[in-house]
Amino acid sequence: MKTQSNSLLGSSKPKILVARAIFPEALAKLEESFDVRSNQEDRIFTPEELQKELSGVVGALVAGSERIDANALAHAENLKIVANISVGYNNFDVPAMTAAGVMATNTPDVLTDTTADFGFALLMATARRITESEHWVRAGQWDKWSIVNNPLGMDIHHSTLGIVGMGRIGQGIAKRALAFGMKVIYHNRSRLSDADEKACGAKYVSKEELLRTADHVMLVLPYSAQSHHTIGAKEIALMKPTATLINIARGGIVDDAALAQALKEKRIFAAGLDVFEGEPVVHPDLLKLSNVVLAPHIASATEATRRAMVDLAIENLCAALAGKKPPSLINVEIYSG
Ligand code: 8YV
Repeated sequence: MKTQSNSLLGSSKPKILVARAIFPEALAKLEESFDVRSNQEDRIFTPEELQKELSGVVGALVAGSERIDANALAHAENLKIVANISVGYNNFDVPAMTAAGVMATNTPDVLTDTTADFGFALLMATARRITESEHWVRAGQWDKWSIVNNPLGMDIHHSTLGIVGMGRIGQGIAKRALAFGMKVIYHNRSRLSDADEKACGAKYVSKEELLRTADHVMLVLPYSAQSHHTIGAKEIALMKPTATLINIARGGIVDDAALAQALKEKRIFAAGLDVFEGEPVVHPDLLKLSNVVLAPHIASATEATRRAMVDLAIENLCAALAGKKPPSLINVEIYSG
């Protein structure tokens, strides 16, 4: 009987779910200690499938595509932890998880610099019309080159950058902006300490002042019911006609229909969007416009950072299942020590 496989005997290892494809080495490491239900084909589960997949497992690794709420947890009696491979956790209903006795964790810090780099990259691509220019070259329009007839952009150096949401990533973007000689203003739920403001060279202003005076507006705030449509038609109307709007935060923070209308009427210069309301669906009007740069939610997408995010999520999961406090536990009140 010694040679019988786990599948015949039933595995003695604890069962876990890995809801999205992860790096093969990371999966192999998990398989040493756990009986893993994996999803390497990466087809996103429907809510009904997710509910079924969570039943009988003690832990799960998920991403922003999996909504963990009371419905998902309905049959997950054994579940102790859900580890998000993401710093944002608006896919978690944290009170429902706490009520069900499930630890919630995320992946802060490991993606801060990569995401701040991307915010800056998207700002530059948007203000300097890089994707539009690339299409110009590919369409064989170079012979139309002239001093006044290239896609002419807006300057970044010595302009004013307005950052909405001044957490770790916002501060990383501010520090990058200093090297470009930019003036940095910010708006946040709470003001930074004097020392942090000094390190970022950033001045706190009201949201209205930021929208009126910034040449480039960068959104880096977390999504919640309170931050839903932080930028809608009314806010866009306050912005300069020469301004750009960059969203690397979450879909739903911007009213995409209002933004598409404003871009169509050239009421602002351009927008750069990495996140969308209802993604992966993109508002059809945005797809038709040339004054918007579109990216498929890739701000953290470098090989090193995605590996670090997966590793941290695994560390969180293993700590919880070993009875230890996970390094990035969100609902800390659940841990009794
Ligand atoms: C993730 C992100 O790639 O960390 C976040 O909050 O938005 C991205 O880094 C995405 O959420 C997938 O889980």
